[in-house]
Amino acid sequence: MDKQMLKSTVQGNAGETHQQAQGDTPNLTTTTGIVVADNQNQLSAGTRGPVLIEDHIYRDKLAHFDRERIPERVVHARGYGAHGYFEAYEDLSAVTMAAPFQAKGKKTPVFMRISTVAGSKGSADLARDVRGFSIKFYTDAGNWDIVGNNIPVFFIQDAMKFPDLVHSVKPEPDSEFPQAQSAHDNFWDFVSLTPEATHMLMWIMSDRTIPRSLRFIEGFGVHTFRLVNSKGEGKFVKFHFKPKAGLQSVVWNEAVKINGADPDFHRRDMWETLNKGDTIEWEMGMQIFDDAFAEQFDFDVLDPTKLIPEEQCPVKIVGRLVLDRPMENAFAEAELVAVCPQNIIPGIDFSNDPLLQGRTFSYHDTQLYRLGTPNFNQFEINAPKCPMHNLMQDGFAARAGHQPKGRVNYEPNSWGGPRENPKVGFHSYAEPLEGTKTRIRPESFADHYSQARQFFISQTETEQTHIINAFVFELSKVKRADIRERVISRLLHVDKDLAKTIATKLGMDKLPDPAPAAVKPKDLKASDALSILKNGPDSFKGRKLGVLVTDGTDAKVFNALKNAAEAAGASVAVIAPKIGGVNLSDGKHLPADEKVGGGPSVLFDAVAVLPAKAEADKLKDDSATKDFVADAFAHCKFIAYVADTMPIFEAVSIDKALDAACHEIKADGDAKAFIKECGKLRFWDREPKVSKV
Ligand code: HDE
Repeated sequence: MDKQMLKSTVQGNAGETHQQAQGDTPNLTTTTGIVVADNQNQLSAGTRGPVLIEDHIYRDKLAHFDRERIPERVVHARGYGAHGYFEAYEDLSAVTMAAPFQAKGKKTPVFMRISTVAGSKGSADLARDVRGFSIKFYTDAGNWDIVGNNIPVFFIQDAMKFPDLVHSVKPEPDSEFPQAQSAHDNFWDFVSLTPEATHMLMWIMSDRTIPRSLRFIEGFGVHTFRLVNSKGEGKFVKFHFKPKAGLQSVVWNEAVKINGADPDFHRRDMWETLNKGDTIEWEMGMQIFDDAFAEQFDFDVLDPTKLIPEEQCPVKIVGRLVLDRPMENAFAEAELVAVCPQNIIPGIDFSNDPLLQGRTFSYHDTQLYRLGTPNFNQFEINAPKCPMHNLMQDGFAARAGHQPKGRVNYEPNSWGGPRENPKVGFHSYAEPLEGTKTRIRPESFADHYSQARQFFISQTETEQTHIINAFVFELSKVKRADIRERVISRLLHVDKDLAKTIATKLGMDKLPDPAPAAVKPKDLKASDALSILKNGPDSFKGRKLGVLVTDGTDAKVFNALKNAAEAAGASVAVIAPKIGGVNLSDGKHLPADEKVGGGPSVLFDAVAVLPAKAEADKLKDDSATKDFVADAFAHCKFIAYVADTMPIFEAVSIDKALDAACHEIKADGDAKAFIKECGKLRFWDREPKVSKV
């Protein structure tokens, strides 16, 4: 071997050094454990010659890389996960045998995946979309999956329509856009031709679909399920999860800007929260009711486009769901997790909801395709944590610990091995059934508008305005006037003023006739549980204050705000003209978290603008700084300022005298009062002044 060639096996370009194993550093190996000597260069014939096919090290690396992707989920492709546990508050054995509810204080490990529905795996977090809310409970009696959403109802009543719904919202087959949005003709065409979608449309046009954080959303099992006790007695149940930190959403203009500023806004927030050592918590609730309640309720409890108002059937809080551990590997956990609504355990059963029944086929089927093997339940994230013995064997990715042990792989047999157990095994709820085979929607599913109206009248005025504006935004992206009109023809059954206001804002000359309705809508009572703003937090805990500083910023004011925010359980981000940070008035250096422009105010729940005088005179002409302040004002945020902020306020036409949510900070007390006010999250009274069309 000549001297030059020897050299090329250990280094890249002449003179460059590479990181080589030393001391405790582990050796880099191939997939078969051979230590790699050179991770920089292929094996070639001569220094400038062709590469050699015998390079097993290179082929090992590239062949694996070439297969890194698996099919993304056909829906809910973008998701994020975390680990934790469910803790029962009481013994529910009187109503269910389900393992997690058999004793007060019992803890069951869980993995949770929260997702958007329509966008691809790489889409942005703040798309207007439903959030998937799926939980895998690793119970003593096997895995139980609740695969829910952050909205308690669904678009369609029968699983047969699911592919049509999803096709209509996903990119069009020819152009392959629009991505991760519903503001287009195909979606509105389909839903306006599908009157049962009207209730869900009200929810998705509300701020529920633009949450501030995954920590601040509700979760719902959506369908009616059954609880079954050890005597075989059944009750109906609907599952709820209420965020301990309260509900919170952003406004649409903010969502659009967050997607540009930080497309990972939601996953980053979850990741940072857990890595700080904080937990993310929901209380789990159940609406438990019997057949008699179901009979007298205004709607069919098997219809997934309807909810049961909490006022009519209270949500019994049964425990808490706590996330306390981030993922170690997002692919092995959030991508390989295979949640399936058909994963139920003794004590839980399905109802005859035709959407749920259809789902019990689709999820297992999709996992088989997506994960490429019937052995996906052997992957660590899917494997039950209870004892497991079955006689299924072999197949792609079969793992030793999950294979039958010894010679027996059939039953009955004369050797021993696992046997069925009717005492503790799964029994379906013994529901008497009869009927003629038919394809027909029940008449009891026919009222598509009453609960849509109930949702609308349950909202605060601010929320109603946001719903109206969302319809106007989405329908303004719809090119065909007849589709826009068809939507209005349905909304006329929901609320005449709502329909009229939207029509006017769309520039419609006259209202269309109402669409035919199978059932005349009823007037139902408003329900406070349906509003976000009536269920918000009462403090600034878990929220983020963005503080814009410059060289010379008053250290006393900055420190007072930081201390007050942190004492309230909030965090503080420093935004400065340069990422290197600033020197405060006391001469101390303050590192920055973001450069102005990189950390726009849409990323924060409230802001403080604390420039020193000389710097304010410069920043008043800086567009990124002006956007920071103007957006915070437009998005109705609480704003702290100092006297020297005035030139910037004036540059963006903010008249702080007219606005009760702009707070001048001079002393410690002002900072504390400001942070207390921030607990209200937004100053909605400002909105009519800053939103005119
Ligand atoms: Fe899903 N849904 N879905 N869905 N869904 C999937 O399963 C499907 C529905 C929901 O974090 C797929 O693993 C049908 C309602 C969540 O991994 C697929 C119907 C609700 C997730 C599928 C529905 C959901 C999915 C795609 C009509 C709320 C993400 C990949 C009957 C109660 C799960 C996958 C995760 C995922 C089918 C309707 C929630 C194709 C046929 C209603 C949270 O199997």
